[in-house]
Amino acid sequence: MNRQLRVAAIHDISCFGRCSLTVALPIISAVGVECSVIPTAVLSTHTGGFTGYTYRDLTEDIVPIVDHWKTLDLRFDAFYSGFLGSFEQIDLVADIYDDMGGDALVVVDPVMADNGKLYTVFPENFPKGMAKLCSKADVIIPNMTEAAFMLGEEYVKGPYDREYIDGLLERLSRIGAGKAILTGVYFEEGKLGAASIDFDTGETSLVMRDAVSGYYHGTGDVFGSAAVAAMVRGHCVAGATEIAVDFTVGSLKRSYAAGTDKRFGVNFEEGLGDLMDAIHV
Ligand code: PXL
Repeated sequence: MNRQLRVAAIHDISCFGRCSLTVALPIISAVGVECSVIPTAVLSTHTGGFTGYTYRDLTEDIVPIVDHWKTLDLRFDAFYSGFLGSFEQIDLVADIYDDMGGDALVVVDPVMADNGKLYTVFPENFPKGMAKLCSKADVIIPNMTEAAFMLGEEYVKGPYDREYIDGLLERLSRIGAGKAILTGVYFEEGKLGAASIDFDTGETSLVMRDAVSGYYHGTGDVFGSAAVAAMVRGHCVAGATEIAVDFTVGSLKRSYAAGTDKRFGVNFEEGLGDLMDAIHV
């Protein structure tokens, strides 16, 4: 009897705006993988571009949820965390990885910054906390800003050259994770992609596609969820990077063509069939 694969996704629920759990759940489920959740907060919308959003912190619920799970003898094939609202949440998630990580694939997306700026909800030293959590991960998925900040470096604006990207990938090994997927890589205007590195073998990969203009919210979570879905279903980090880039670019293209408000997230839903094909579900 084949046991169905199971992931625990640890993110907030932004009720509107297609990011975090409203993205991770459908994408991971679509590839035939059970997706359990630890919701860290409930917001009426994400924090990117909306004002007046509600924020109900669920930090107090994290330990009781995990304690109950422990009584059920559950096995998880992967853990996937993203946006975390405080140092306390970072520490609690680190404890979960220490406690329950075991043989599971631990994926950390250190969601906290983009385009050279830390999200306004975070204190300046937040990247230090995220770097500590990333040290426990098998795979980390930072964008260019998050990678630089976790390394204590200045953000460098693109387009990049190969030397900078290769150097950054190499320096990311200092964080202590097993592998990294770096998003927001580009060498010329009009292109965008991601790079991956396996720190054990030193093997790197690069996937570049035509860029879609404009900054759409939640694309990091669409990318991360697709990468987790692919890796849990057995794809290597380089293969998962390519699958996630194509899925994200397709979602961006649909939203651009529809003229969707960039704060509303991207239309990944109509690409789920393609994702299933790419992952060979
Ligand atoms: O997409 C990442 C994300 C997740 N959750 C919340 C956010 C953001 C990014 O701004 O605000 C609440």
